[in-house]
Amino acid sequence: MTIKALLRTTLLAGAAALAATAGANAASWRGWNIHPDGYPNTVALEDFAKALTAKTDGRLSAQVYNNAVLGDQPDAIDQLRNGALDFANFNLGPMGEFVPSINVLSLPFLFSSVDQMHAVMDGPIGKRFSDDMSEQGIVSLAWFDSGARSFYDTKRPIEKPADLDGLKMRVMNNQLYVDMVDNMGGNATPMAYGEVFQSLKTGVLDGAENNFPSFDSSNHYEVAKYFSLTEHLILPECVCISKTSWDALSPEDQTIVRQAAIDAANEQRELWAKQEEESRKKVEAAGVKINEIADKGPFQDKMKPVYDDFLKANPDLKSLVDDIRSTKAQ
Ligand code: GTR
Repeated sequence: MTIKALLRTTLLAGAAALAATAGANAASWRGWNIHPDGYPNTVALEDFAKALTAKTDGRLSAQVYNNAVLGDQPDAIDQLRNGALDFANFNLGPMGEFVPSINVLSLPFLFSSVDQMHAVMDGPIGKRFSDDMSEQGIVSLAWFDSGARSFYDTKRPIEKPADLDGLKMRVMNNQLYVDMVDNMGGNATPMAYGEVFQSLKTGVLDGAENNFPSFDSSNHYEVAKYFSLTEHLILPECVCISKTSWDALSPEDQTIVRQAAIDAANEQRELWAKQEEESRKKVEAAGVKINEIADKGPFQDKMKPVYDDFLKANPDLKSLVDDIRSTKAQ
């Protein structure tokens, strides 16, 4: 063997050994996602996972599991906190059960617009929320858009709170949503997202509440033909990492992961804006009657006891509510 050939063989063997070591030490991250293929959050989260794998030279590989196959949202939040899951896109609604200050975001009609929500979440208040989440084992790196949530049902348009009388409405897992619907006059039913379609079909539920993209992708629009634009909740979502997985990263890899999450959020917000329009058009074409609500005042008035009870139980969060309310939209 020539010196050159020997050198090449030695180099190749060395590279293979290195690759094997990297492979053995590479972390394989599992990511939770509630949405199906093609949904804006799914596309952005999958690109986030690809970026981690590509930009860390294989020190990290990541895979997203869609359609909540790894468990319901509250269960997944628990799994992320104890390190059974590495990353996820969560709605901050169910997060309030784990991080008390986050519950402020679930006070109905808190934000005046989606733009105001972004101004809050992208500024110092958003930073406070991520610090509070971090204390509970959840590292939030960026915020996704989730539009505004409105009621839809199988029975009638909801124009005033009295129209909710007697309607069994699904809510996400959070006592504040039960209080919200009950105070408006409906019957709140907390239920996992994946069970809602069947329950609407069989009449176990009369309705639910969500944004246009989820109303579309969950196929709820096939059964619930009245969509009433109450826009009672504007909930941000997070790109969240388990603190256990985060702490195991080198500072260099933390920077890569943080940047990939910010890129994913920028991508998601663009896709989201398009999807909201497309989904609205699609459900209308499928026969859904969209009901604009000129005056949301009567719905907002019914929320006074919800705010009073919440602030009585959490007096320390009053200033946070005030600070959010006085933040100007971007
Ligand atoms: C969607 C949200 C999901 C989940 C779902 C639900 O809009 O993106 O994370 O919270 O609503 O209603 O359970």
